[in-house]
Amino acid sequence: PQIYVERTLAIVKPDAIHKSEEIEDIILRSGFAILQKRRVHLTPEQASDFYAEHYGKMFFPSLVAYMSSGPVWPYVEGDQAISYWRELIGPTNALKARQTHPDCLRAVYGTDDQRNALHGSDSFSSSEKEISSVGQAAKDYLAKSVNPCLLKG
Ligand code: DGI
Repeated sequence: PQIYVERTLAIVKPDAIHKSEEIEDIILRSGFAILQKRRVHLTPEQASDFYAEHYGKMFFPSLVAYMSSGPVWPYVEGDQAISYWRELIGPTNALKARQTHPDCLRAVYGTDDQRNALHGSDSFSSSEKEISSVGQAAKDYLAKSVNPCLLKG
């Protein structure tokens, strides 16, 4: 069979950060490769940009507040990683997912329709866009967190 190696952006969201080691084990055991992993605390502006498609919806302000409370993310690569990772995390609403897809990661680690523990890009174009925007957020975060004493030399 043909293998389609893809990159997707997987984010362990703030509500699941305490389970990130366990989740990383599952990612690796499921056959994905983790290409990069950096802890970052998104600013509200970066979180708004990330979820720009939901701008104007009632839940947008609380979604932004939640996402800027501090995630980690790995970039994940593997055979058809975009669709397989979405399959592994399951439906958006973690509460409903417990009924319909009890083994999916959102059912196990998430709470409701907002605090759903994990993100996965939904298409090739969003994966490319998200990897570059979150990559930039990581660089900005690292730049800000450099100890100024080190810079003084
Ligand atoms: O691609 P998904 O994350 O599965 O879902 P999405 O792109 O439709 O929505 C992005 C995120 O926005 C989702 O992971 C959680 C949040 N969200 C979606 N629908 C609702 C929601 N949050 C609240 N509070 N209420 C919603 O109806």
